[in-house]
Amino acid sequence: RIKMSYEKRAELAQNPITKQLLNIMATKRTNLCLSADLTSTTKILSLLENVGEHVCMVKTHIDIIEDFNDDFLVQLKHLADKFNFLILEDRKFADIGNTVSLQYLKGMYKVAEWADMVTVHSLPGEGILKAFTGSINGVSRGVFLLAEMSSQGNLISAEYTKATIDMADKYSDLVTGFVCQNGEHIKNPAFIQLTPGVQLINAEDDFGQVYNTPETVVLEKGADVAVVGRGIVAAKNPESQAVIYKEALWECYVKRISNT
Ligand code: UP6
Repeated sequence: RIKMSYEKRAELAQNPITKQLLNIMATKRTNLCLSADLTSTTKILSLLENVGEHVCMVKTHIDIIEDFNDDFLVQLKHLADKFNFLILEDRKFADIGNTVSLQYLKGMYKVAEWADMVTVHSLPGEGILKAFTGSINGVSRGVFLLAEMSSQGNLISAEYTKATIDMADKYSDLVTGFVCQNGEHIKNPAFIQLTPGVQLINAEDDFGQVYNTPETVVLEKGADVAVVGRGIVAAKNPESQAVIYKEALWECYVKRISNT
């Protein structure tokens, strides 16, 4: 478990987007990423209006939105500036590099234009990383590689995880970090461990999603940023629930770095 503070790690980070993310976390004192998994633009925007100040990152699944339009992206960017959070499009790209490049740059979503970071599977091999560049029109961009998944019975082996982490070494100007459950193989403090599958109590959903608590993911498994979706989105009061998650996760981070 990396015990270095986010501020210190921001100094070490080569990748500008990693640096920016770590600085936002340190300034806003939050390691919470909200997964805004709603299908209506107005619902997403009003959720972010309420929760934006408590998160360092908002994770989107742009292709689940039913009334997608370009104005949504303008509003989303506006909220990101207003509340100082980064946007991660959780596209989980997984094709050959050429196709992924088209999916990233073209189509109706033009993900490259608005997402600070995207998620990418290492499955196709390192050619997939060549589909991305560290900046678009002079603005930095980052990639989170999927090293592990939270769902029960997923086919990712320990060797696959290790090979994914090794793959990032050559692309440290592009790779912001890893989506994973357990960061034991991540040795470089410049990489961020992003962990989904987080709720306040251990649980599962009907599709094999497995939830761990803030204590488990941050203190035991080394998460730097915890992703919470339904734990906040489905709450009666998402804003107050986000504060509960933010405080619990931050307390665990403070414990981790002070516990030598
Ligand atoms: N996600 C996982 N597990 C992974 C990778 N990604 O749950 O291994 C994503 C899901 C969802 C979010 O696509 O958007 O994280 C988790 O949402 P939840 O908290 O509502 O389960």
